[in-house]
Amino acid sequence: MVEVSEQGGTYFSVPHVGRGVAVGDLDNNGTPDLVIVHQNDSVTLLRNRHTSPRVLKLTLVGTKSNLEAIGSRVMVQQADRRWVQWVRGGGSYLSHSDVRLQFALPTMEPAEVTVTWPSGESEVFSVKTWEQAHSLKEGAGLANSDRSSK
Ligand SMILES: [Ca+2]
Repeated sequence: MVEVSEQGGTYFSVPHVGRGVAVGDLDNNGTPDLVIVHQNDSVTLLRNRHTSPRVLKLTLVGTKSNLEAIGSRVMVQQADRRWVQWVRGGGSYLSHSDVRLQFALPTMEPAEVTVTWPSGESEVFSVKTWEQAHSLKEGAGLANSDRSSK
């Protein structure tokens, strides 16, 4: 284990009593930032100053499922490598983190995204560009059952 508190800034040199934390990429630079609510103290924003050039940003939009697609399972595949995340709601006390998903990938090659929606249906989306965040709408992808039969 390596002690890095001093490199993190002054926030980490003083004890705090935290009550809630929300995670999200507030400045859209591909790295997660934190908003922390304290007991008897002001809210703190900890901005992650690192950058990540190969981040695939996904926003799921449910139509049959809930609008934010909370509960969806998302698998990203590039060649023979796979990464999985879930769209989650809630989290910390009185806090709600960003429902957008970010996958830091090793290359900017096209990726295949398989979404299993809370409705139980599974769809595949092909991602070929990385310049912007992608919005994946339930019902707009290729049904996973259709894909496997072709
Ligand atoms: Ca950020």
